[in-house]
Amino acid sequence: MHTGTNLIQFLADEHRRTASVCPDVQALLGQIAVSCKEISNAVNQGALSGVMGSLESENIQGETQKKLDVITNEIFLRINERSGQLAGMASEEMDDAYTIPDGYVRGKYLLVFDPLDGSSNVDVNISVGTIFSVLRYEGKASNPVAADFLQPGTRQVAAGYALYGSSTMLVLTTGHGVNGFSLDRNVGEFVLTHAGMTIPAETKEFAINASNQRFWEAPVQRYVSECVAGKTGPRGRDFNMRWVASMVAEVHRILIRGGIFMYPKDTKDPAKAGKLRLMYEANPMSLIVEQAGGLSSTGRQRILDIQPEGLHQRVPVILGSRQEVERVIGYHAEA
Ligand code: P6P
Repeated sequence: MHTGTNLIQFLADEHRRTASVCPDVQALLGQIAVSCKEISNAVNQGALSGVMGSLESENIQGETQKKLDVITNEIFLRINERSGQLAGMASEEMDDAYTIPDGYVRGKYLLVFDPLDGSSNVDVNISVGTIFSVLRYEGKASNPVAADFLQPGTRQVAAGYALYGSSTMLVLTTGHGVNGFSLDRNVGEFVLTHAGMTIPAETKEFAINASNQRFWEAPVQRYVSECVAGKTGPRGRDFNMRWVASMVAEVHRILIRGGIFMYPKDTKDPAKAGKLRLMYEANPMSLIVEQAGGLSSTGRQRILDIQPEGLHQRVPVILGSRQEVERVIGYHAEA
């Protein structure tokens, strides 16, 4: 029997300490946690449940949908539409805003999520995750529209992710630090195991998809080449590289041992400002990273300050250990 603090107990304590997690938000985060437990079961069943592989369909991103993309999206909708706390939802897997069906109690929050980030890794059994962001619904109409979601990341009430890895973890912030919870499958509870997560300011590890090297802008070319030069170059020390192609896994590694993650603006597809989506990847992860003492930038602008223009807007992302992100920002300023 574990004697740790479970998620619901933690949120109540956090509200007593900081007044940052009102009972409605506690209730919503509790239902999001239930959603992530159900997704963890679906993902961990793997090939046993016949949910591997892709569908014929594409999402609005033009990406082939995995069966689990659709299944996990449905899980999030089904559980959270009945939380009684939401006016609407938006997802990577849906073109437009989702309104809470008639007959269900509505609330004053908006939930934006990527139900299965890194889903291309599912078939090869590499860690994937869920990313979520909670905003206030400021509109007056009973049904929110896409424009109601387009709030800067600084307006997030809460943000977090679930990582379906060797263990299932839930990591979240309500604006007063970052805390990690591990799923105890024996009792079906998320238990506090990583209180007060902070990112080391210095690191020797960078993460980037190096196959895009020829498309990067000069500041990123310079930063990466200096890391690769190691002891023989201007940094005077060796670096290590990682690329999991699952943002949740990369950010979690950085929260645990530091690092810098970059999916920068590149010339591969000039029409795209970046690959990662602002509302349900960059913003929630940026709030977590900043709350853990790191930085998150496009290279030219703090990501949390961006005024969104579209639900599925893409942005360049450079986040992680403060000293390294500051260096990359400096190289952009010099350029
Ligand atoms: P690439 C997953 O599809 C994702 O959105 C992030 O989780 C991940 O960091 C990135 O894209 C991987 O992109 O181009 O390396 O496959």
